[in-house]
Amino acid sequence: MGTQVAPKQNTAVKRKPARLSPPPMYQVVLLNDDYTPMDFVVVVVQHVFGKSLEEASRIMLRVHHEGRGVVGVYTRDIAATRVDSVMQLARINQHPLQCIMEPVPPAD
Ligand code: TYC
Repeated sequence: MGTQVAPKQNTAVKRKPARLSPPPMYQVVLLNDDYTPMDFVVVVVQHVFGKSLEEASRIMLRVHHEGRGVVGVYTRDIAATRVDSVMQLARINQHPLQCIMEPVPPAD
């Protein structure tokens, strides 16, 4: 005769509650400087952020005129990877282009 095993009692797995809020989002921001060539910025924005030539040109000009500009909004890891890509391209090409990420400010 097989051994009888009593059913487990009081062992219900406590599951994590479903995520109630979306992950925090970060905006990747390009900063203006006086030396990085405009066409270099446009190419970087196209390649790293997947923007069209027209959109990349608009973003570059906004940064040029306003001092900074948001290029895209992503989850933390993706934002960090894109910042790294921009900074690496800038360094390799010896341009002082700066790119940062910051939490998306709360809506008012
Ligand atoms: N201001 C630069 C120039 O006149 C162009 C530029 C645009 C540089 C955007 C950086 O993030 C930047 N050549």
